[in-house]
Amino acid sequence: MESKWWKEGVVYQIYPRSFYDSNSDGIGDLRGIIRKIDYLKELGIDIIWLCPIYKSPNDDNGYDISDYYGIMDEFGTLDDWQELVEKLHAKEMRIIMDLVVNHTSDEHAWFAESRLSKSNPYRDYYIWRKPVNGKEPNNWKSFFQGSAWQYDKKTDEYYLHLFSKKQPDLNWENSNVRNEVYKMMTWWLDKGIDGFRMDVVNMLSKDMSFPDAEIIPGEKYSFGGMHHSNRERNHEYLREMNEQVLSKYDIMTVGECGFTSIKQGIMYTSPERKELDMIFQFELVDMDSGGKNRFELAGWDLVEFKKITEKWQKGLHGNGWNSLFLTNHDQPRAVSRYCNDSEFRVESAKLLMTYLMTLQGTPFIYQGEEIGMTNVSFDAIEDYNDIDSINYYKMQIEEGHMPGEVMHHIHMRGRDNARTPMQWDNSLNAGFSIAEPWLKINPNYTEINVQNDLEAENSIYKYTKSLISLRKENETLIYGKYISYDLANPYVFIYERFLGRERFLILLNFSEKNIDFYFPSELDADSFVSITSNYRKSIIENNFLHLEPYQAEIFLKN
Ligand code: TEU
Ligand code: CA
Repeated sequence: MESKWWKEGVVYQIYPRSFYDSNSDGIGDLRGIIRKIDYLKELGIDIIWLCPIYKSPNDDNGYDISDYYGIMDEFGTLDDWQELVEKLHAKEMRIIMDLVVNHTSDEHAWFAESRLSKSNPYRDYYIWRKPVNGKEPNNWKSFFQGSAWQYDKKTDEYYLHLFSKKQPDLNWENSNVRNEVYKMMTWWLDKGIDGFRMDVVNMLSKDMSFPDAEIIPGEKYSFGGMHHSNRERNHEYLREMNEQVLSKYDIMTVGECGFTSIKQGIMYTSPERKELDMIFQFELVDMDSGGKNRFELAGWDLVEFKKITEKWQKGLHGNGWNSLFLTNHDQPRAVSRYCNDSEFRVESAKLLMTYLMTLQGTPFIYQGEEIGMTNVSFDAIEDYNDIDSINYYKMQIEEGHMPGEVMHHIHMRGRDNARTPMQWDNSLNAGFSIAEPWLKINPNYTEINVQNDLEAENSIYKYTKSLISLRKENETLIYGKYISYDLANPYVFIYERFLGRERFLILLNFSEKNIDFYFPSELDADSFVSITSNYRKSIIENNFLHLEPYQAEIFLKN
């Protein structure tokens, strides 16, 4: 397997609005990130992924871009950005930028032109269709609720928006659109960035005949994934992008690819195909959502979690490359979702970090994960900012659901769980800003904050730091093969990473039970020695170990 810096590095995802406010307006900004570079370097971070910082009316917090070449005023200037990049590079850190080109903002100059008339040169930059029987052209659903089509009176046609109606989808069939995107990517690459995280990059190609999608009985609209995800033409676009832009630079690319099978995952990431370096696949994080939408609560279970992990670990080995993540700015906090965010919060957060740092792939830490930040439960919908949660609330209430039930779904699944400001210390507003923050702080900041973790002996931060360095010192943890045991065990996850004669054994008790655990005899477990633990290093005797709640342990074969 070919060595690459982006396989060996650890990525830290920054949601700039919530990271650190340097000028006291309540909004995180670029100079705020500059001030925290040392904090990230100290943790062992190699690469930063910056969520969108481009000009945007913020209907979807920067994922609705009105100018790809400008910086959002609240975040600073292009000079600030340049300084950030230079300072990161001076510390031998790299930076990747969010590339959002499935759609623009409806306030982008192209769309302003496009909607003017059917003969406007920019008309075909977007996807316009005539009404069908006085209604939407088909039954596709927006990811943010309701129809994916918005009627525009001026020309009596609908435009497609897979996300909010302020995020019209670009028409990738149009080579002018593609060339504009490649030009823009080249512009940023020439400014010295080290790669891109590509937003919903598996949805660029749509079935241009726009057939109705299969519908869940009782529903009005349907996601219709196969009509706009992972289409053959999407791969053609990526290969073209690779040839015209990506291949000319030593960079990393990670494509956000929801609803992607392992077969598709190989197609996107296999080096010979020259598309992307890695993708985010959502099988793990979508496991506990129902079919209708992300807010529908379904069960989560460890056996399924293990199977998905195994499938991707084995499936991409030697064929492509995995990304590893348990949360991001669209997901609940991992510790609240998969483990225990109260009594065993510290043990749980360390367990999840152990998982993240011991698999094959590039690990992505989301801001606050290194101190075990948790979900939040604000009482009122007015305290929420996320368009997805707010639209969901409105629709559910209209459909007659009780506010308490709807709020519960938002507390469990809402994207603002991940977006509350970073908790730096226990001073006013968690040290994030001296002004009132754009989104309320999680009230648990007095206990959960960076300062506490930097001071405490056995903090999550320190554990994370030691795991990152363990990973970097051991090629086996990066490139080694994966094998798991006891797949049917509903509480304990155990797997090995091996390369040559070196063998690491990882043991994770994903439950709050005390467990008398017997290792599979073929392992010869007594010959493994503990090198890391979120309790105290254990000794395996006669293939047996007593496990504490959420115990995580890494053993090395003697
Ligand atoms: O997210 C895409 C998205 O909405 C996800 O639902 C994804 O498709 C799903 O998890 C797959 O199961 C990206 C950004 O991360 C998000 O913040 C934006 O709102 C969205 O695109 C639109 O740009
Ligand atoms: Ca600010």
